Amino acid sequence: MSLYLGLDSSTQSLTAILLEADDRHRRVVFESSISFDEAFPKYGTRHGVLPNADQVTAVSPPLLWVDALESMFDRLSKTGLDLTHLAAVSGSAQQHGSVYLNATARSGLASLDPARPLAEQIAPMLSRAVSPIWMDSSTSAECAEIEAAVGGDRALAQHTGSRAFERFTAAQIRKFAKQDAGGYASTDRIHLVSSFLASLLTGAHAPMDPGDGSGMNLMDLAACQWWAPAVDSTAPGLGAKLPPVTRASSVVGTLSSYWQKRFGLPAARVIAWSGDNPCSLVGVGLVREGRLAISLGTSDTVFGLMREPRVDKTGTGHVFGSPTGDYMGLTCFKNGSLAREKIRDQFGLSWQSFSEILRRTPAGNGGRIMLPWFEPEITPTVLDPGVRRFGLSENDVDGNVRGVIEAQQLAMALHSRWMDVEVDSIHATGGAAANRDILQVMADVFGAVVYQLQVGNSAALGAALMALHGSATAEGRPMAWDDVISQFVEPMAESALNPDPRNRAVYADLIGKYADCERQALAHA
Ligand code: XUL
Repeated sequence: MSLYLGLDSSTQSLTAILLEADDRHRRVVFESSISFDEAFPKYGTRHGVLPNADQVTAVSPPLLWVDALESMFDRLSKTGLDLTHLAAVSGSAQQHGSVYLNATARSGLASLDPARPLAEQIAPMLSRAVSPIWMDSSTSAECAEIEAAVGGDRALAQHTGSRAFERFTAAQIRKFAKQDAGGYASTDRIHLVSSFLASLLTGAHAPMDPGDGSGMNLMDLAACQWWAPAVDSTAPGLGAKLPPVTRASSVVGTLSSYWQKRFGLPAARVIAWSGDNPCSLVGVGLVREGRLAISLGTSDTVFGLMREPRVDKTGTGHVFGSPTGDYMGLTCFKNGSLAREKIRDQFGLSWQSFSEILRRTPAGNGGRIMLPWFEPEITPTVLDPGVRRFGLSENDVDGNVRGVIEAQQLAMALHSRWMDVEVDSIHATGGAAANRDILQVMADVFGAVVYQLQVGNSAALGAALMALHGSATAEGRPMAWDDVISQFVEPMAESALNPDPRNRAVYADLIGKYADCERQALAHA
C-alpha cells in the first residue's frame, strides 16, 4: 500500500487528505484542517486576509502559508502512520494570488536547515512582504491598461481564457511594478500560491501548471505557454521572472532533504500543484466532457470539463486548464444562497415550507420572471443591484419562491451555454444541494440527470487524486482518470433526479424569455 497526500491552501485554512491505495483498495486514512486565524494569530489575519482600510484591497502574509505547511507536516508525522510509504504529494491553492521572491531564493530553497523552522528561513527570500489575493478588486486601471495594450478585451480573452479581471495576477503584478518599482526590480521570481508551496517542498523554483497559470491573464491557453503580448504589456522584464509552465499533473521534483530530515519522510514525488477550482473539478469527479458540477453555496458556480478551450464571448466566464490536461469552463454567480434566504425570510418560511411551494406550483411560474439581483451580480455584470420582477407581484409568496429558484437555474443554463457542452449529468454540491426540490428544477431546466454529491474538501481530495495519477504515470503505469476517481467521487445512484419531459419543454421556451428580461433590465441599468 502506498500513501498519496493532497493539500489545499485556501483563503482561510490548510487542509490535508492522505489516501492509502493499491490496485484494488483505496481509502482516506487522514484528513485534517488548520484554520489560519486560529492557529497563527500573530499574523493578525481575519478569515485569512489582512485587515485593510479600503474595501477593494485584499492581501495575505505568505509566511502564514509557510507556517501552516510546516505545521501540517508536523501533525502528519505524529499520526503514527508509516509515512515511509508516502509515494507522492500534490496540492491545491486559492487561485490568482502571487508571491514575490528575490534572487537569494535560488540557493536558499535548496539549502534549508532542517533544524530550524521554515518561515524564518523563507522571510529573507521575499521581495514583497504580502501577497495580493483573489478577493482584491483594486486594479481596474491596470486591467484597462493591459487590455488596451494587447488589442482589447476580446483579444485577451481569446488568448488567455478571460478578459482582464481585477483579481487575476497580471493586473496585480502591474500594480506592484507601478507602485513599488524598487521592490519589483528586486523580484527575481513571481509565483502563484500553488507553485510557491510546491517550491518549498522540492527545494527549487517549481514550474506552474496550466490550470493555475490560466488564472493570470498571461498564459496562451492553446499553447500552454506564456503569451508574449500580455507578458510584455504587464510589466518590464516580466518574462524572466515567471516560472516555466509544465504539463498538468506532472512530476516537478521530490521532497527536499529539509522535509526528509525534519519529519522522517522519503523522497516522495511532488506532482505539480494547481488552483482550487481545477483541483475541485477532479475532486467532484468531472473527468470527462458532458458532466457539469453546480455548487450551490454563498455564490453559485457552474463548471465543467471541456476538451477544447472555447472562450466565453460575453466575457463573464473563465477558461482554465484542467488537471486532466483538458480545459474547464467556470461561471460564477454572486446571488446564490443569499438570494434564496432573502425570499425565504421575506415570507417567514422554513426550508420545508419553501420546498412544499416548489412541489405544488407549476413549472414556468405562469411566465412570470424574477431577476434576483439582491447584491451586485458577477454574471451578468450588474453594478446597480436590485430585484427586478416581470409580471410578478412582490407579495406573491408562491410566485416569488418559484421565481427565485427558476431564475437561478435559468441563468446558470443560459450563461454556461458558451461552454458548448452537451450536458447529460450534473453533480450538485454545496449546502443547498441537500434540497431535492431545488435540484428537480435544475434537472428540468438543464434536461439532465442531477446527482447529489456530498463531498467535503473537494479541492484537497482532487489534489490527492492528482498525486495518485501523477505518481502512477511516472512509474510507467498510467491510470485512466475514470479509474482514479472511482471509489471516491462516484455519485450515489439512488440520489438521481431525472428531468420531467413536460417541464423540460416549458423551460426550453422560457429560457428565451428569461434572456429577454435580462437584456431589458441591463439596458435600463
Ligand atoms: C476563481 C476565484 C476563487 C478562488 C478561491 O476565479 O477567484 O474561486 O480560486 O480560492
